[in-house]
Amino acid sequence: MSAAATAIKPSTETEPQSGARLVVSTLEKLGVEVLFGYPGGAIMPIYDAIAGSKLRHYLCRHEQGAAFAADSYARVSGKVGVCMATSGPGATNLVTGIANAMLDSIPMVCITGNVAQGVMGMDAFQEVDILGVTLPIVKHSYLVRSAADIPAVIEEAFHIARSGRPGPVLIDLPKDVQFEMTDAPRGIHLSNEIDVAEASIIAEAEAAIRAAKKPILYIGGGAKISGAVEAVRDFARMTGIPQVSTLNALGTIPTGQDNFLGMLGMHGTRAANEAVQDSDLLIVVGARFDDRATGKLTEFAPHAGVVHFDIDPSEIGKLRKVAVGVTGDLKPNLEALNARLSRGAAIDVSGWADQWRIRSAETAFDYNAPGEGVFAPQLLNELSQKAGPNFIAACDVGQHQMWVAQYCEFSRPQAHITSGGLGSMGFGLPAGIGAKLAEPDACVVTITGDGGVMMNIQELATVNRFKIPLKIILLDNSRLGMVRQWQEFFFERNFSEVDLSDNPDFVKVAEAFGIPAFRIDRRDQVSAGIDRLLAAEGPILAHVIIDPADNVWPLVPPGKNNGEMLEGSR
Ligand SMILES: Cc1ncc(C[n+]2csc(CCOP(=O)(O)OP(=O)(O)O)c2C)c(N)n1
Repeated sequence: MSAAATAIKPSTETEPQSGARLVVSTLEKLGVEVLFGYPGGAIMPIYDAIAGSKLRHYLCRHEQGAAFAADSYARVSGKVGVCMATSGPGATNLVTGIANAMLDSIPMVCITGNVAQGVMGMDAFQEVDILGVTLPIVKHSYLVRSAADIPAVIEEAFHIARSGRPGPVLIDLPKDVQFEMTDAPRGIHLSNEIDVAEASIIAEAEAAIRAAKKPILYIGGGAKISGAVEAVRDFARMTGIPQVSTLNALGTIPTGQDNFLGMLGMHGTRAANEAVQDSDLLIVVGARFDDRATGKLTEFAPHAGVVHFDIDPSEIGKLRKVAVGVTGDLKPNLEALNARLSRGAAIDVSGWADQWRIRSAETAFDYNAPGEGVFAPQLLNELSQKAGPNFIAACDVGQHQMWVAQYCEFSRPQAHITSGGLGSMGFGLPAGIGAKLAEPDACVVTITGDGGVMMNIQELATVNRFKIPLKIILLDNSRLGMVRQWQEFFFERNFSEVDLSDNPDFVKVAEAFGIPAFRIDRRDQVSAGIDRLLAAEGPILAHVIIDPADNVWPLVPPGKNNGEMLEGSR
């Protein structure tokens, strides 16, 4: 391994300050501008110190909303997302958001207040051992015992959150530590090591790629997170090797680009899945062989060797034996590979690539469902086309999430924000808030379902409070659609507990929160509805009524391999 070092400046504060004040000044020093949270007894000293600071705190209406907003802010801005909560119920409300960031490798720092050290372990009011609760779902955590440690802990937490494989870091601050005065804050000196693989490993990867007749580039979310998007695009351009993407990597290659076959996996494209199954080499960049992507693992790409690039050594060989494992930072490693490839003879896999380009066109999704009702896939395709290159889709979880992945067009990596690994309903609305605050000039649209929106609907109040010009499309099939679809095909149409037909009138709900809203219930209203949504200056919600029987196709049934896709009609 070779290493390049970037120093993080040590703290230099010297006047006596409270721990709470040190939290705020350290965050300011680290360049934090935006944070999301919700106050309560055990974190009140920090909230007291925030007032008048440079930090822009967004009061969400539930800590889960704050965590999701921070996560999405991180995905779009490329910075560390920050959220805060009080002890006990505040901290436990963050848990789903922490798990979400962990599974998608999102850099996040979560600050929780806790009861004073003197009563810790005594079941004090609002006491929860949040370090214990979150232990399996954080990259690292701290219980801070002395105010003087605060700058060093926060600086180290930011460093850990964003370095290597990014992830969430928890800082738990007992109330007495927040009150404690100190004039001896300890700073630290961190170096940011960039791991680069040995040249000989890159040479092995190159040799495997040159020997392959039927290679596929399999792109995962790590490509975005590591800032390797240009290197991935260069590789694709230079080699002409067909590419497939995981859900989380959508946008890494622009939709519709030559040789890009789309998403693989359970609801992926037929061409992507068939090409992977037929391949003799998978070049995996920043992906982890998630079961939603691989289908039945033992039958996944059965004839393919694997060259796997990943920052996390534990991912290499975890689920699939590899021929060459390239551990380290994706960007420099791919750049090194690209440099080698450009020096040798050009790769020619044009026959193989043509075969899949043709198959891709033959099996493209069909937008022409019959009827007068709204056809969500068609609406989403039109939305992304009209929204243009500034489009960001912040998705919730369910059928609508898969339709977004399948039918929206993405031109850049930030354009698609989704809860990939955890698949958490309720993500969409707060994720839209985080994305819009990270990129105010983007056309950010939350796309949510009637089930998902109810899981964090209180964040409409946050949208209204801060007049965040977020556009919301609520696709209402009056069902928990994705579960209903599985019941239809895998549980003999026993539609148990998926009926939401007593949903509230979402137009009235939005208006009650102060957000203008309108309904779309026929196909001939879709175009004008999208125009109205996109033209709105402030926040706006379109309540779109769709057919409860609409399904997501194609579909790899659970337990089957990706070559066995079911295809349905409307
Ligand atoms: C917090 C949480 N609970 C349960 C689920 C399981 N689940 C996945 S999709 C889905 C249905 C989503 O319904 P809706 O939001 O209406 O979207 P649709 O599928 O109809 O588009 C459910 C219950 C989940 N992913 N997350």
